[in-house]
Amino acid sequence: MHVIATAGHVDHGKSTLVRALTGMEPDRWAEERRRGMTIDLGFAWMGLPSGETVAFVDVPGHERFVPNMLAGVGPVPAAMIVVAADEGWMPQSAEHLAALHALDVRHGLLVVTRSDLAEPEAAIELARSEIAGTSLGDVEAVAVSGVTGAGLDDLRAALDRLTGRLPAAEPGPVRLWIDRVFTVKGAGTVVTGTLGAGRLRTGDELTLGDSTVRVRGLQSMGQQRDEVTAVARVAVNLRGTPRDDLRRGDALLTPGRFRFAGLVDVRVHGDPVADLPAQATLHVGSAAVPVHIRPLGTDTARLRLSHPLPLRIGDRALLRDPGRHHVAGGVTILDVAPPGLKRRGAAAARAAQLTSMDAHPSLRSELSRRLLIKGADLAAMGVLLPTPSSEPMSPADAAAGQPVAGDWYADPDHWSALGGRLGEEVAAYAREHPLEAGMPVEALRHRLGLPDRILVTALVRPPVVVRNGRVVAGPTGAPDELVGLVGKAFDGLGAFAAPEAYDLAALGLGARQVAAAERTGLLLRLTPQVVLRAGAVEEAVRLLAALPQPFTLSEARQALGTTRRVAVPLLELLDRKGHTRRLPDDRRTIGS
Ligand SMILES: Nc1nc2c(ncn2[C@@H]2O[C@H](COP(=O)(O)OP(=O)(O)O)[C@@H](O)[C@H]2O)c(=O)[nH]1
Ligand SMILES: [Mg+2]
Repeated sequence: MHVIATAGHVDHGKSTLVRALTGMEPDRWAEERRRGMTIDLGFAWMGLPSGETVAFVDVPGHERFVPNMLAGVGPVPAAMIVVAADEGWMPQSAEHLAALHALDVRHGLLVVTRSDLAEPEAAIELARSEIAGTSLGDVEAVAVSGVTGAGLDDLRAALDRLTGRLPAAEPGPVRLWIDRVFTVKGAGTVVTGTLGAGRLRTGDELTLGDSTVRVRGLQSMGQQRDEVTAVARVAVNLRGTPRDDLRRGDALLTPGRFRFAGLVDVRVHGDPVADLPAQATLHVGSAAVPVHIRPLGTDTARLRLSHPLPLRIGDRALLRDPGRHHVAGGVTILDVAPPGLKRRGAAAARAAQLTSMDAHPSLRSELSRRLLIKGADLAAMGVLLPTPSSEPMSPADAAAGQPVAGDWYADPDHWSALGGRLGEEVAAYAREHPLEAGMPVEALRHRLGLPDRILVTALVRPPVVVRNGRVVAGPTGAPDELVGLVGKAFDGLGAFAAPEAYDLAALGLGARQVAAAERTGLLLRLTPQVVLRAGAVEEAVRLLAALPQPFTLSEARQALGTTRRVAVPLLELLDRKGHTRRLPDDRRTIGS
């Protein structure tokens, strides 16, 4: 099935033509029939000579109802522009064409109606030249009379040629922009729309704003269906969803595949950005939302929407100044989660960045700007993700478009830089906390500014390892030889024994070796002369906590089984680290 929207000035014969082609009445309202004028969208369909079917979205031509017209053409990929032979090109011929151009509609047909009332050539010539400069380009033209039926066979053949040129619908997720809501006795709430991509099935769960709704039934061209594949006009029964919860401009969405954006950065096609009004209406799909426009570059701007819409990178929309009846231009969505612009110079930097963005959602370009982001958020922006492999972690994996941990994706350069910083942070922590068995994962997460602990552990590479919730520089942080020398000198001694420098040197631990052992966390230097084995601080805290509080230096010295030479600087270290507190009478308590 194909869907084509009509376009053109009021009273030029659009509805008459749809009626003549389809045998169906596009003017649904009594008021429309009484006044002989289309007010809202009409829908009708027909079989073509080729066997294909085409549905028409018949739009109102009156200038007051341009917003209704836009709701109809928004999701439709092709247009039938209708011009009356006896009136020729008129204001809403121009405004409708401007709208089609702004929305980048590329497929269309010119139909000059009422050619029983006037020779069609002049109207054809002028209209074709107006259309030629737009996204529609050179269009085929057919002269008809909706009253006598002249030319309708030619038109059917031309419609077959047009639909034959339309690109196939994309499989993608469903975003059904609702253009009508009504209730059917015994069935409940029904919405209709033009399904532009994807497939709907009865039983499907879809997102509607904040809630989830279920498809109870489907119809297309008046027939009950189990599934409807794009492109199609479709009626969706949402029994159980109150009618008042739905309105034109809402969208039924494949869950998880869209995010609601209230702030978007766009490329503007049409008027220079500097000439745009500060306020306008953004039309996209069947939605129309007031927006505030902030120019950023020569052809880029930031739009603040009065309420958020399910937009994706690459979406095409239209800005209209309703007061001036002026289509200000088309816009292409470049970013649905743009950064703030608080810093001085941020707007200029952003403008430069937007200039280089091509509106094709790509993993690489999103990661290069966002550095670290969840796959779910990428998917909701319209970025296609490769199927994740089982244990993806390395910068090479990140480069290959695999998540680095869980659902997290990282820019490859950023990820390897983080890996380098992790090594530095762990080493720095070990220097500052020589007796601790590594850096707590949470502290490291904080230092690296990461949003999730699994990112920290994913960054850890040998020789760095995770042990008991801490990140440890690893066994190779201290060479085996050094470990052996320290063992020879300290094994068998108490935890608070501090051999003299010449005794250590005699066992192979000269000044250089002691310094290395200190760096790698094997030894703890209290003073230039006093060196203890790693772990002394924890052991001291444990033993001192068991003493009656507060305790004197002498009581502490005895509890630790050591000398004043060790006890004095050790207690001072404990004071500095907040493990102990020194009272005015020189006694101490555990805790700060
Ligand atoms: N003579 C003649 N009248 C037409 C033709 N098409 C439409 N009309 C008349 O023009 C008026 C407006 O037609 P309508 O289809 O409502 O125009 P729309 O506003 O573009 O939908 C109606 O009175 C129609 O009967 C045509 O081909 N020939
Ligand atoms: Mg009409």
